[in-house]
Amino acid sequence: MCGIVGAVAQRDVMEILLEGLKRLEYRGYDSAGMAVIHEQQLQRVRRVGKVQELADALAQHPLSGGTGIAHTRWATHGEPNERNAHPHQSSGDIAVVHNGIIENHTELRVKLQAQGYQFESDTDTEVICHLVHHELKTHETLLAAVQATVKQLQGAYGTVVIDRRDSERLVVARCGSPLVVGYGLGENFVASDQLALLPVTRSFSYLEEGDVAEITRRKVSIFNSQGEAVEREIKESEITHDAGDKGEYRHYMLKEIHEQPLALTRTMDGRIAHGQVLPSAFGENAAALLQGIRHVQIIACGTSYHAAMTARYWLEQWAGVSCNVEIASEFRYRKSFTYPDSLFVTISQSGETADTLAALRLAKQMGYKASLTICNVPGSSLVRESDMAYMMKAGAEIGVASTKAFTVQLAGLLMLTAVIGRYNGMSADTEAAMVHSLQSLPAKVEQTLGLDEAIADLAEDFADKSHALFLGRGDQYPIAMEGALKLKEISYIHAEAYASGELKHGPLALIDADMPVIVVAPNNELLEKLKSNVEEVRARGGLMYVFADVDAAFQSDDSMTVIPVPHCDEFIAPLIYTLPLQLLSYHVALIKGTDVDQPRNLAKSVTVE
Ligand code: F1P
Repeated sequence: MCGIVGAVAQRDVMEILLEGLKRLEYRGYDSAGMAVIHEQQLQRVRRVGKVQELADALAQHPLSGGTGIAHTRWATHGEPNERNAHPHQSSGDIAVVHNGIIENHTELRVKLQAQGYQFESDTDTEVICHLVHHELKTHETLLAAVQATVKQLQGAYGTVVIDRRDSERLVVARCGSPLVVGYGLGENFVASDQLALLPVTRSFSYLEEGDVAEITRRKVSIFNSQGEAVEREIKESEITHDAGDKGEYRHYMLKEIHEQPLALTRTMDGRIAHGQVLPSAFGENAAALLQGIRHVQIIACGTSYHAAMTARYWLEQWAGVSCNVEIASEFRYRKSFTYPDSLFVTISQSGETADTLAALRLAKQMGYKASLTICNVPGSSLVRESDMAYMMKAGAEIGVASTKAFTVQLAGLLMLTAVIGRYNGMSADTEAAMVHSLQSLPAKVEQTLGLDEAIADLAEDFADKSHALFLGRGDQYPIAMEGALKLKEISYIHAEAYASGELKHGPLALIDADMPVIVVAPNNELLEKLKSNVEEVRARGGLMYVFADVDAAFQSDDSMTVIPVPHCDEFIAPLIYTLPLQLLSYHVALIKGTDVDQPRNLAKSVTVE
């Protein structure tokens, strides 16, 4: 979703801003722009399409100046065109970039129009720059004008404002959309996330909700929503490698798929000892907070929701506690019941998904015993606002379609199952077996990724298909859902997933030779039932692709292609069967020639609801 970069320096900042935008490309966007103050004038360039279009335009007409802002826009209000691209400006004086949605923009627009302001765009953002311009008539400083402006805004935003008459400062405000301040030597920066600024600094502080900050070359002054000066802790970035590098891989997604053995090793490192998962994996105070938990409510969106769905099977089967799972956008707008001794869990790669964050805030008023987030981004909103955090340590994930984050979330959730299970009477043997399976994961994942070539061949069959059906049973049902989501996200093939027992309640009507059916079939207690479902499809002339345990006794024939998957323990089967489905969607997308890492219309960090 929208990406923001701002800089105030002695040197020209155009290249810094441009590199920052390139590093934010993964968030998803449809236009890009930049404004720099040069000799008390605003210079602005905006382009529809990729950051490269903007870079090409800037190569023709470079911007010089030490204070500037830049933006990648993911359209919400107004179509993606140059007129709607950020930065927006008011009267040639004020320029603004914004991430989020101003919910009361219509009434503000009417008010500003009555005051004589003319609007150039269809965006909600433009009200911010006119408001700041208007407030500057009665406030002496840009900071005071922005503080007065944000009091009038409803909704979620992260915004950066500059004034052409004062090239000494950026003023930034955060309410709902993350902003990180980067500290340099004699220069300072702001961005939507750390990745954008890693070439220029490794020292960061996160603004908190309601903060407004004034950033000059030498000083960062932060004020809370009451206008009081506050300190926000400055930390060194924990990002150890430069995730901005694709290395030998053609796409970030492929790189991230192949990083899974390493990511899984890292996520378990130091968290398992003497055959047990250490409660400290979930935070310093986790041992006390997790004891006595009898119910778990999990909230997430997208791929993270599928991890949550899988965990429900595990927590109820192995840990002996009840578990509810819901997508965040539903949970937050309905009245729900809080069970006694209940743990509220959010799962989110980014830690900034607006609906998930709103659900956590709501849950805090609902009497949950404690909150835990399973999250990949240190310092993100969910991490800061939860009682406990399981830091995934998957490394930055750049591909919009989540891959390694998903399997690492599953590993974290299996570890959570082990700890909660121990407090609820799970046998030591079961826990030992679970831990043993977890430890076998990196090697098993590596082995399963060896299916890459076979799956690449198979993908040819899907290139001319418009629909696909994914089937799984038990804890493989969410894996089928994740497989379908991956295929639609990056290859734009319409795909649905069903629990295979549900087939005859509707979806069987869709079966014909143009509807490939993908089945995940580990060798578990539901195998025979699954085989019956496969026969139901075969009898209706369906074409099947079955990812089956080597020992599951499936045979390829005219209507069925069987891809043998290495045998694995039942605990980790959901992780293992995810892998071929990730590879399948990747190879289909390659054949279809889509933008694998930045699929159309999608955003990596969904910071608006
Ligand atoms: C949730 C999510 C991802 C998806 C895409 C959009 O994000 O739906 O699962 O792959 O990137 O957002 P998060 O809450 O896990 O960060």
